Amino acid sequence: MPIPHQEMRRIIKRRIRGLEPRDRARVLRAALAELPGYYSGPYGELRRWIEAEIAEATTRRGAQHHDAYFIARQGVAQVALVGPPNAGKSSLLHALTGRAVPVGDYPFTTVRPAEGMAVLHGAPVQLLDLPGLIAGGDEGRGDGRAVLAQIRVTDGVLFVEPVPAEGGAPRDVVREMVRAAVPDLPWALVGTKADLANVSAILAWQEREAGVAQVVCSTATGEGLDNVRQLIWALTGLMRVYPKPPGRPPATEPVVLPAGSTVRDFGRAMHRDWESRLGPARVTGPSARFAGQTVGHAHRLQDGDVVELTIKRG
Ligand SMILES: Nc1nc2c(ncn2[C@@H]2O[C@H](COP(=O)(O)OP(=O)(O)OP(=O)(O)O)[C@@H](O)[C@H]2O)c(=O)[nH]1
Ligand SMILES: [Mg+2]
Repeated sequence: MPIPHQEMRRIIKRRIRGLEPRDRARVLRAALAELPGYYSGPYGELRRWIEAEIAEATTRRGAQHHDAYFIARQGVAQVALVGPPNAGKSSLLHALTGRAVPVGDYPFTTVRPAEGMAVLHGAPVQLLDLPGLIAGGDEGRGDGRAVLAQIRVTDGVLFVEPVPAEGGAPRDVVREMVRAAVPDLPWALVGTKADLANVSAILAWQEREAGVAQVVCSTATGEGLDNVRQLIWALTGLMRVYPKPPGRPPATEPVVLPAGSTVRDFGRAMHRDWESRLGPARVTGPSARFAGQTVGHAHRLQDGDVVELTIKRG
C-alpha cells in the first residue's frame, strides 16, 4: 500500500528544505523513482509537481553544469535508445517523435542526450536519444559513465543496432555492458537500417536474436516502425484502462497504469478518495469473461479494459 500522496508531498518537501539545488534535484529524482507509475489521478499530480521542482532546481545557476546531461522524466514512461555510435538512434528518435535532432554519417554525432515524446496508444512515452556507447564505457570511455547514469533512471532500454548487411556479426558488447550495469531494467532490441541488409542477412540476425523481444526497421523506408512502437509500449509494462461513467459511453482518454494493476489501483488513480469507497466494478474487455462482468477490487485489469466503478457515498 503506497504512502498517501499528500503525505508523500510533505515528506519530500521536508527532505529538500534548505538543500542546494543540485542536492535537491538528486533527492527529487529519487522520490520520483519511488512513485507508483500512475500518470493520472493524485499520483500523476504529485509526479508533475516533482518534475516541476526538478526543472526549477536544475535551471538555477550553479546547478546547470551538473545537470546539463540529465533529462527529467516526462510522460508515462522514459525509454532510452541505447547502442553503438552511428547505429541510427537519432534517426529513430526523429522517426518516432518528430523531434529534430542531429543525424550524421559518422560516430558521436550525438554528444548530449535529447528527448522526444512518442504518443503510443494515446499515452505520451518519452524517448531518450543518447550518445553512442563503446566498449569500456562503463570505465569512462567516451561519455560512457554519464550515459549509463542516465540509463539507470529510465524505465526501459531499447537497444538499437544496425542489422549487419552481410549477416553473422558477433553479439554486441554495448548490450552486454549495459545489461551488466542495469540488470533490473527491462529491455528489447531494434535492428536498424534493414533497407541496407538483404533478406537472408535479416533472417540470420533474427535467428541469432531468437528469444529476445526484437523487431527490424528502417527509418529510410519507414518499414517496421509500427512494430517498434508496439515493442516500446510492451517494454513500458503499462496498460490503458478506459473509465466508463454510469449511463455514459467510455472515456476516449485512457488512464495509464502499470501492468498487473487491479480495480482498486484503478479506483485510487481515478480519485484520491475513492479507494475506501469502492463498490463492485463492471468490466468489459480483455480481462472480462463477458461484457459487463461484475468483479471485485482485487480483479486484475488488462490493457484495453473498460471499467465502470460504483462509488459508495462518503
Ligand atoms: N540506409 C539507412 N540509413 C540510416 C538508417 N537509419 C540511420 N541511417 C543513417 O545512419 C547514419 C547514422 O544515423 P544516426 O541516427 O545519426 O545514428 P546515431 O546512432 O544517432 O549515431 P551517434 O549519435 O553518432 O551515436 C546517418 O547517416 C543516417 O542517415 C536507415 O534505416 N537506413
Ligand atoms: Mg545520434
